[in-house]
Amino acid sequence: MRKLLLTTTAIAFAVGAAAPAMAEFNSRNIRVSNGINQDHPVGNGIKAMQACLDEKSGGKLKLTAFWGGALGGDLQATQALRSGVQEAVVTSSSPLVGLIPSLGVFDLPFLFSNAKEADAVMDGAFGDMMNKKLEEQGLVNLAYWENGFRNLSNSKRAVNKWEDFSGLKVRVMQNNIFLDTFQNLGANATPMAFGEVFSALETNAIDAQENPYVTIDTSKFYEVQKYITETNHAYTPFLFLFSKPIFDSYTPEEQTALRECAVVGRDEERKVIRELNQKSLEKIKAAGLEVNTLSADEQARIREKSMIVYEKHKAEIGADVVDAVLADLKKIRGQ
Ligand code: KDG
Repeated sequence: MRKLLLTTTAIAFAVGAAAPAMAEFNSRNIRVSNGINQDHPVGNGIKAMQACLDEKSGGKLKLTAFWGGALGGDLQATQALRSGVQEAVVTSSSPLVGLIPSLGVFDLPFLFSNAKEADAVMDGAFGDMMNKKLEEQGLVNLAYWENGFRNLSNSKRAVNKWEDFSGLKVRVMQNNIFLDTFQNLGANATPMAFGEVFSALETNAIDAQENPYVTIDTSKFYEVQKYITETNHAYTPFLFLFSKPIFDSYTPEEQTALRECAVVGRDEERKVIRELNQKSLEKIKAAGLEVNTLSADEQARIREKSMIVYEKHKAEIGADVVDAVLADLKKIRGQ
């Protein structure tokens, strides 16, 4: 009898101990806005993140993704996060420099030489430092996902050297550093929101745009372009941003699950995008675009001439921020 009582008490205690843990998760519908389309690897990342959230929250935390700018552009969505009317957005950091000038550090031309360097910087102390600046503006960055190395496409001519940029009407993100980088190359740079790029290319309102191959593929820019040049002139990250006012109203368990699962999603997204990069290029080639690469000399020349952009924007980004990233890169490169 005593044994039975003890066993029953033990079971009751175990159930009682488990119950509050699950109760820390409430049913949440988390809207995630995206400018890119669902077949972009961000779609794979969100799937992996959801599977992780299902497991941790017993199905209570649900992501609902909106694609192709259905909830508005990056800036509009980000403002909705700050005022607490939307939960999340996956956005390039570049359109947010008006809000957080130091984010411009990621737009500096030729900052990263490869994805390994970018990962080390974003996932390390430097990434954390930038996350603090985002928090001050009402934005919680759950993780850095990959947008990628950017390349130039256009409808006018093969671009093989510095002089070929001359006069090309290139859409750039709404960001002064990109504007200056392309003006400095001699192009006629035009800032424009992502959602307007396809039709502006289609109607020849602009000649050119620059994005990673995977975006040129999944957003179908290749359908309205004739030439592409592998410039790798910048690496832009995606930020998985969450509304700080909403995040702060969640339980600690929900917050931890979101942070941990965004990292699971990040790893999947980075894996898929890196596999897809070459396949997207093949698809673009197969669609009939002429693909050009810059010679090593020309690449070095363009890089060299672009360094003026660092000097011009250092004060506005914050000299401490620019120096910190360059010091970090030196360490990573073993210099
Ligand atoms: O919403 C989509 C954008 O965040 C992303 O693709 C941004 O690289 C970008 C661009 O060119 O606007």
